[in-house]
Amino acid sequence: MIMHKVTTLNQFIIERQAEIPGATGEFSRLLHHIGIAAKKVHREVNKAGLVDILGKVGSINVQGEDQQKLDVYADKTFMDELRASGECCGVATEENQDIVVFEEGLSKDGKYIICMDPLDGSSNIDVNVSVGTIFSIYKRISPIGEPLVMDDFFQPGTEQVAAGYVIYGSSTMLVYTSGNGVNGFTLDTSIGEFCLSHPNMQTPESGKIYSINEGNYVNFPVGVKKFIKYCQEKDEATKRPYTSRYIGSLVADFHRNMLKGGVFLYPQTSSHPTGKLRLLYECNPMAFIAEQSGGLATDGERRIMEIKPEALHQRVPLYTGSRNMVQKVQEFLTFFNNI
Ligand code: P6P
Repeated sequence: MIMHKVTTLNQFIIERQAEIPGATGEFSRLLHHIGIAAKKVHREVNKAGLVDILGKVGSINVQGEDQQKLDVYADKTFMDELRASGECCGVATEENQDIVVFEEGLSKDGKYIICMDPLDGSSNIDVNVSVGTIFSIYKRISPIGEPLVMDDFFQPGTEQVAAGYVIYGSSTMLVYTSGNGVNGFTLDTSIGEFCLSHPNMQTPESGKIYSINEGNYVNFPVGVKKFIKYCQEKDEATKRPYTSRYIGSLVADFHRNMLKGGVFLYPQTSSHPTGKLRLLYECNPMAFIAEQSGGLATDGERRIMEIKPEALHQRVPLYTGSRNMVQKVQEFLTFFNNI
């Protein structure tokens, strides 16, 4: 019987630790604790229908969105694990208006800060649609031992040390980059380990999928409307018409397009005039992964990772995925926004 070598997330992190400048194990410990939190959230997401953890907790998060019980559970679980890692001194999450600072124990002197959406797409949970966790890791810029400052969190995405997501779907996967490619790990529940299943993930340069909520069509920028019609026209040379696929869960839409090729668009709309998705803990981490797997991510004018953040929960438009398809969207936006 051929035994395939299984590389667990922990083994992989340690083997690749040398690639993180100045990494002396702290980064490995941080990612290890993120993996533990992901396993705990996996356990709850996968039994959500069986225990009273479904539905709304009755509170509203900073976005004015109903907080789902699993949102609150995921936020607390990741906070507890990040605090326990001793390597992270503060976190910005969708669920908290302000940054959460770890002021006691080893974490107080941790050299990393994290921006994260603990459970993105959670409104889909009670209809059994895949949801995800998204995280972005930076080194703090203020001196260790001093109080954290907002500039620690307002670093452009190009300063990310690592970024990743967990998709809680037909299987649970953790996908991350630390600047040397993208690798995917699938949770083997029989041994409770994330195992390397998608080494060196590459986004196809082109694809046949476009992902956008066409319910907002009337308010889209003209360039977006023209791109949608371009996708729907028949043209054999460019394999059009493309297929429309939109789940309404960023991690699920992004993950499918990264594997198959495609472009995800969330333009500005009437209800979200600067876009709906948040720069710090949705767009930047997804942009880092997109670029590291050969794709692109822009806000229609700028490279997402070059945008200087100005607010914790800042929203931006997002166009991301296969390089050639994002460039085509950009062509339409540039041409029609300048006439
Ligand atoms: P819409 C989920 O609420 C989310 O933040 C992302 O996961 C998803 O891509 C987007 O919003 C969906 O938004 O307006 O199409 O329902």
